[in-house]
Amino acid sequence: MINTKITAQQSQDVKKLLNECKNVVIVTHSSPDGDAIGSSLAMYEFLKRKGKNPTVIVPNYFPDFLRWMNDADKIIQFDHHKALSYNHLNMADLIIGLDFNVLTRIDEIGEAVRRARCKKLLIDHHLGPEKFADVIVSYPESSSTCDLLFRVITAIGEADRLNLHAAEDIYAGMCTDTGGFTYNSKDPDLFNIIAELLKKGIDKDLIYRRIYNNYTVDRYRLMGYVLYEKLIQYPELHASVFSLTREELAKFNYLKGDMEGVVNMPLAIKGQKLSVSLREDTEKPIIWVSVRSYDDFPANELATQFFNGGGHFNAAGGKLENKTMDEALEIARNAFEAFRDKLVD
Ligand SMILES: [Mn+2]
Repeated sequence: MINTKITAQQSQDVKKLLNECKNVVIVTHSSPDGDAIGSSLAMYEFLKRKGKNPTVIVPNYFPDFLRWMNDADKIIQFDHHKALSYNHLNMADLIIGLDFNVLTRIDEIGEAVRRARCKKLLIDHHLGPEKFADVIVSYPESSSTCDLLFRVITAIGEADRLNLHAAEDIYAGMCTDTGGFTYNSKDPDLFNIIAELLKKGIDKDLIYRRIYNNYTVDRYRLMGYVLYEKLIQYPELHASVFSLTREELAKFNYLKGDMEGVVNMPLAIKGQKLSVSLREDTEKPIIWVSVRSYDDFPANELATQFFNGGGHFNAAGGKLENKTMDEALEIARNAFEAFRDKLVD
């Protein structure tokens, strides 16, 4: 038996919301990743099989490597279809938030969700959920929202309603939030969940290939460029930083999502503990920062103290506004020095 982590009260509350709704809007965070899209589409499939009328709305663009999922083409992109999105939000009798903790993470949709008079449900695994929903299922120790969603649906006794498509979506989210089960994936129940998904017929090897071996030539060359030309390694500290300006990104016909996972690459260096990436926004004077670490190095603390951000213990992010790339690199250097004790052997 899988430990669902869900309390009897939560289970009862979720069940009631999902039974009593008809028109459901599912929303997820800005720049949606595999877990965001996977959990949203899994919930969408589940609700359809429950005879409901669900709609998925995302704040903005999501990358191509997630578009193989069933009904991904039915997802409404808010920034391109505002009127349609507001229509759905106004009609909703239940709004379900997945894979975000605070309403600012869903951009402009957040205000509409805050104002909406209907019932709201939040299922998420980020620290510190905002109390905007009637029912909140928040387990920050969960490796992904997809993992948590499977447990929630199991807890309410409706796992049979998860079809093959929903199982694929859940697997995709579990896979991407753990780097293909290479970090944050020590909970034995993860593998019990995967076993259940396999019984529903998922082809896990094919899903892996669709997600990870799905690069454009431009993106693949961009990865090579980062490693060969841009990586600044601090051998003594087992840490690295790399930067990309918008001119460099343009050389590789950069599309949103092309940098996904690139920050993980330097962690493949023997003994590496920390990797930071600095990417200039293609329009605004912002440098986006990603921080990844191994083991007991707190990526989120570094992101909070130096990059106006935060996140998970081993995967965090932030941003620098109105800084040159040289200044950003200097801040990274200072951050590494400040955390020297945790980096040297
Ligand atoms: Mn997630």
